[in-house]
Amino acid sequence: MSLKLWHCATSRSIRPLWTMEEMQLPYELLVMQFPPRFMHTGYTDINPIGTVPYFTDGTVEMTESTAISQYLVDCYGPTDLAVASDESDYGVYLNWLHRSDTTLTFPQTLVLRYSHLESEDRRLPQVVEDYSKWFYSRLRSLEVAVTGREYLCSGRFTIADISVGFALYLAEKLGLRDGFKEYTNAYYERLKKRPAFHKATSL
Ligand SMILES: N[C@@H](CCC(=O)N[C@@H](CS)C(=O)NCC(=O)O)C(=O)O
Repeated sequence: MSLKLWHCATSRSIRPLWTMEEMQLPYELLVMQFPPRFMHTGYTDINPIGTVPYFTDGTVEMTESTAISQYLVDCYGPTDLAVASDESDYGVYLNWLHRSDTTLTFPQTLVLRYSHLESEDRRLPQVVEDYSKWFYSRLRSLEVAVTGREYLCSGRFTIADISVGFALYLAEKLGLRDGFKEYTNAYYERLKKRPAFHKATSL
């Protein structure tokens, strides 16, 4: 095992970092300033798309945060962080792993870009407002899922919670937490109490 993760604070690389911390796996961490394609000379030679995370395990190279978490639990388990294909919640688990980005962080990316990353003259308040609303409407599915439930699947904490938990963390960073409903708020507080979350968000 030779796990190496390129990371920027507050970015999606928190997902694999949080996963490795939960599993207590040994890893090497390279911390960079954001955005790494401009702040870290030579980064695009390592990862041509210039995004974080970038991850290697020997000859394995990966760039998708949730996929890296899935790789870690599948290759370095067995662990309760994974849901197996013969468990009844396997489909729910896969759905949340994918929904965490395709549905939840997608609108956040537009909010981030047009409220923070672009220069003042290119900022678009209308886009920020529209995609904040879009995010809140997509968050309804989470409120339903965690009403009366501590975690998203199989009655235990899994990487589905890590993946969705990052979307909530990013929402908080973007000032979108006011739109969390009661059970989503309680769920997020539960996730934040985990020592591995604390470690992954403070490195
Ligand atoms: N689908 C990728 C997205 C990676 C991504 O877009 N990362 C952002 C940070 S959260 C990034 O590196 N942005 C900088 C850039 O695009 O230059 C994943 O889930 O890891």
